[in-house]
Formats: sequence, structure tokens, C-alpha cells
Amino acid sequence: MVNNRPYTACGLCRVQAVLGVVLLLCVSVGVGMVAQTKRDFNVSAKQFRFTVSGTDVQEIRISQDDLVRITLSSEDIPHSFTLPDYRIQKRVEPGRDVVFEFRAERAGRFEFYCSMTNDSCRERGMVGALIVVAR
Ligand SMILES: [Cu+2]
Repeated sequence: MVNNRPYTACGLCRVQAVLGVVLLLCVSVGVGMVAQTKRDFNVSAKQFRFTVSGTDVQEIRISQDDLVRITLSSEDIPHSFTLPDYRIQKRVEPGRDVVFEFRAERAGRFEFYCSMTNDSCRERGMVGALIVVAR
């Protein structure tokens, strides 16, 4: 019996430790799911419009803290996806899609546009908005 005591105590500690780890995992998974809503968009550039996921609206609507993944493509000439408020500047050439991700930490309406100057894309209408709805 005397010999069993340390073993029993140790077993109890182990059970508590396992429960603690399980609890910690549950909490972190739960937090992760709340904070990491993943949103996928296909942004296609063509003189002189952006097409967002097949729609004619040059808008990307998301919620704050979403993890946004954009697949950028061009249908004609080199274009860019420039979103200064999020410090994003991606250049894309036809047939060479660019994929990038960012977390929408700031809520608000932010303008994106094509910054290529040769064809004055921005002036001709390659301007859209990232709309981040506050949680
Ligand atoms: Cu352009």
C-alpha cells in the first residue's frame, strides 16, 4: 500500500495533465475558428475592369479578421492589384496567376486599383473597393 501511494498520486497528476492539455486544445481550436474565417476570391484584371469572383461588381466584401486569399489573374496585359491601406502591391501577367493572403485587420472601405501607368488603367476605371465590415 505504501508503495502504491506515489504511483497513485502520479497517476492522478497525469490524468489532470491530460485533461489540461485537452482543454487547452479545445480552447485554442475554438478561438482559431472564430478568428480564422477563410475567404477566397478570384480577381481577374482586364482593360479596364476588375472582375471579382465572376461578378461585375468591383468589390470585395468581408468581415474584419477574415483571412482573405486572392487569386489574381490577367486576361490581357500586365496589371496590378494595389491596395495601399493594406500595403499590398501585386503585379500580374497573363497566364501567370498570383496568389496572396492577408488578414483583414482594419475595418472600413479601402480602395484598390491597377497602378500600371502605361495604360492609365486607374483613370479608365480599374478601381474597386475592399469593404471590411467590423465585427
Ligand atoms: Cu492595368
